[in-house]
Amino acid sequence: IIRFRGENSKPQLAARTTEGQLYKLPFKDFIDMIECARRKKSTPLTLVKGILRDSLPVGRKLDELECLVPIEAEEVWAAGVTYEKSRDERNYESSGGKSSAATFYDKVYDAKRPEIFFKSTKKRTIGPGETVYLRSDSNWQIPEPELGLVLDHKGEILGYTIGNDMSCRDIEGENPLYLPQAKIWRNSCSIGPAIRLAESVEDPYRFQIICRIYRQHTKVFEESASTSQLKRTYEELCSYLASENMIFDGTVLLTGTCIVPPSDFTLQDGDQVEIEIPGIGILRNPVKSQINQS
Ligand code: DO4
Ligand code: MG
Repeated sequence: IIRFRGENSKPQLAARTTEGQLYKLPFKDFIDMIECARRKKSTPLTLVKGILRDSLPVGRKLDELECLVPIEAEEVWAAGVTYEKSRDERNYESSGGKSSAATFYDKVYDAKRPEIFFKSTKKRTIGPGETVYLRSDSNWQIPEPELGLVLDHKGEILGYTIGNDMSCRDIEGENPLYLPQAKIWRNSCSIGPAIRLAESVEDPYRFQIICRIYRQHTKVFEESASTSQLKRTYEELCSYLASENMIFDGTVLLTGTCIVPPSDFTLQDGDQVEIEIPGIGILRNPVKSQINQS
């Protein structure tokens, strides 16, 4: 499911079939579609498939559209240290470059309770093509390419998207109590370009995640990982998020990163971040210093 700028600049919801065809959907947004499926006691995939039978094709290719954030999520939450790689890199940044004895990162990796933190609000979250900003008080900033779960108000998984949990390694490494400042600022979270309906995914632990970073049109970083390396189950993460909490239809839960650029790498003004999950899409965002924002 995508959202793009349609006629009269109005957001338009659309479905993309596995063959790559795009059809307009008669809903205000993703949540409106979920509510309609609920009213009809149907599932989102059955509802969409039924509509596609007599729906109008968009008539343009995906890369000709101005894709918008696929869901204006009230809240984005994130899980942390869910992959071995994340634990090891966080041990490194918090120990001044030395690998140290057991830390709270080791402890949370092994603990029953996962790390879940608040990441973003509707206004701080951007979509494909929009600019992610850098903080001016950090010299060590990276994208965190993550699979995002789109949830309903009970914490059930409605679909999968791509997320970038922008992070400041120096701020987090200085003191774990600085985590909100290392994670949350203007345009520090990007999601999109599509939501893959959960029912259409055979095995969500087989998503490949690829991250590429371009500097002056040259690729300066590329790495890939698989959600098969995840230490936790999605249900485990969702149940901790929903427990004793209040969540909303369309809440997004990022599931943690398994890709971390080399320790001498920091994002720069003018870079472009590209995160691809085959079967969902490619999330591209230019990077800018806030002082240079236009
Ligand atoms: O522990 C801090 C944040 C972890 C995180 O964002 C991740 O593992 O992706
Ligand atoms: Mg993260």
